[in-house]
Amino acid sequence: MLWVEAESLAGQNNAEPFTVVENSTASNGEYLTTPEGMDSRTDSPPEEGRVSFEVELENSGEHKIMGRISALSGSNDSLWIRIDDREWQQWHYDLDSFVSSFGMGWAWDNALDNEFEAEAGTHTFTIAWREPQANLDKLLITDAMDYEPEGTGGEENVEVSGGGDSSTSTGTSTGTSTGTGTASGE
Ligand SMILES: [Ca+2]
Ligand SMILES: [Ca+2]
Repeated sequence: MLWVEAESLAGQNNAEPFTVVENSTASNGEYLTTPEGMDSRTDSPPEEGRVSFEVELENSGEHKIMGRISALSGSNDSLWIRIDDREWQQWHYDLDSFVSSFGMGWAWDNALDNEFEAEAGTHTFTIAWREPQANLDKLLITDAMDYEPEGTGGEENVEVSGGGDSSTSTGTSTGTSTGTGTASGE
């Protein structure tokens, strides 16, 4: 099982406007989100506001990717996600009920509607923001299709590049760098 703290991705070049928020109910005490009032409900993912990580899959075959998520409403509950250079997909959080305040109502949700097929080896996952305040705490990639994580899940075991500075400050950087970060998983 491969576990990634979403906030570990926040230091990457194209991460903004993704920001990190501290919250005691989040795994590792932090989660990734985008600011209120922003909107990226377009037909394709924005160029800015992308984070990525690499994992090493042990086996070929069916896998799933899940996220520990929370959302205030149906207007705050979607991201974009892509595996390698496959088609971008919209990830609409599947929540039984939306929470009324931050820090409540975390749930584990399948990031793709169905399982995905992948060969053993290195694969890159890229996540882009779509709706504001779509909170993402942690990610799981596994081929244990029946496994349902509980609570905050397992310890982060994927090494993420650009993740050393998971600062809560958004700063005023206006960098124009392109490309996505990479990382070596285990
Ligand atoms: Ca929505
Ligand atoms: Ca977290």
